[in-house]
Amino acid sequence: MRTQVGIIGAGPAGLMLAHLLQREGIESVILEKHPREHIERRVRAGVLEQSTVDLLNEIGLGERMLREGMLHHGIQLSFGSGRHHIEFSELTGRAITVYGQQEVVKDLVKARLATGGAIHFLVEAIGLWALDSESPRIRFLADGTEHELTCDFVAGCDGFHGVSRQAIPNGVLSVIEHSYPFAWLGILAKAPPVQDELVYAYHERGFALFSMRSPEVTRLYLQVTPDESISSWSDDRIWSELHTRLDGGDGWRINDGSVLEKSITGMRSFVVEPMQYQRLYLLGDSAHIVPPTGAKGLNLAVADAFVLARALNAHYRNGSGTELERYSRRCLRRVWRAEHFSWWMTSMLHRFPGTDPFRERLQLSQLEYVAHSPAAAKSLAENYVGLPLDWEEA
Ligand code: FAS
Ligand code: PHB
Repeated sequence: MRTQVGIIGAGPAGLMLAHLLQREGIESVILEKHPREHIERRVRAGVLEQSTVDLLNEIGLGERMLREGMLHHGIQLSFGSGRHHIEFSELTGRAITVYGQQEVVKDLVKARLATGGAIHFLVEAIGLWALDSESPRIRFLADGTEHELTCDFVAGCDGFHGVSRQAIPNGVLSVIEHSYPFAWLGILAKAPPVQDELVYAYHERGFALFSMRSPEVTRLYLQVTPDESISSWSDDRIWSELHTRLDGGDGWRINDGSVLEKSITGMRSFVVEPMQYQRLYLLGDSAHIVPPTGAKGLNLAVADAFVLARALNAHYRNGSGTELERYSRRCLRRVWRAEHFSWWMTSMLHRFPGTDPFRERLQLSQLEYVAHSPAAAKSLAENYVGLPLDWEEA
């Protein structure tokens, strides 16, 4: 098999890259180890930045998102004295759209198949070769036998546990990471969202987040210890903790209902530098991980795909390699802005193990400041709605 761009992984990064390349007449092949049903059912992120929404609309994939997605003009912070609205649209002129990652994946897969783009499911990449040549190769398993895909470039869109980052020799990458002493227990519930704005709650028992997926489905998260097992969390225990941390003294109360899905996600900040090695380019979670408090993971993956597609287009159209050389530097500026914001939101809103009156008063002071200072609120808002995709380097 031969193609121009070999893409490992059919998550948001790989699927968006393939679609953007196809619009420029650049051929690619996606190799995905799971079946289509699996990747379209995987419950993960839920918040699309303005730039992600604009890009989906621009490439003709926004119709269902505009119909089913929920446009939000701000969020709420819940702490001490109650819930405080943080305005986005008036402060930044931009907003967010709540639309599940699995819905974005479904829309991208449908578009890929409709245009006859190659996407091979149940195919696992097992190694990369000749990255220093003009014809790098991806070795993969299909139906138990080994095959090879020869290409001009390889896009490692295979997530944190993929093979592409591992193909880079020791000593080339710098790995910068930070761990957090907590994790998130997330549920999807058949319960109508009590309101149409997300609530991030700082509570003495721990962080909680009220989000949603549709007028019938609520998405909720609880801070738990990092080694927590989902089996020790009955639905009743989850609802009890969510009500304790989220319900307001003013009678405001989340709706509960049947739990459709529950899982625990660890939290880490992780970045590899650079995000490229010879003819291999790393995108999305294969290169960086953020704690989900800033709702950045999916949006960073899309932004990487936008940058690489534009660089590959410059290469194929006029033979210019400049943008390809700058890929990593260009992506990392946005990645580190998102890493900082995600760390800042996480540090402000989560309870850390043990009692630390100093930290807790700093957290409350920061929350009060963001809730009452337009300048502080605008800083949160512009990071949350996301920077423009062409955010130029300073
Ligand atoms: P993905 O992990 O989505 O996709 C990688 C793809 O590569 C997968 O389909 C995988 O099957 C495939 N693959 C891996 N190895 C392969 C191989 N060897 N051969 C072929 N295919 C291979 N972000 C948020 O913003 N908010 C959230 O609430 C949130 N919750 C999350 C919960 C969980 C459990 C996880 C794991 C992540 C969560 N994230 C969240 C982050 C998430 O949305 C990611 O940022 C996003 O999926 C990144 O997209 P990709 O980089 O495309 O990677
Ligand atoms: C979600 O709806 O899944 C969601 C929303 C905001 C976050 C993380 C996850 O910060």
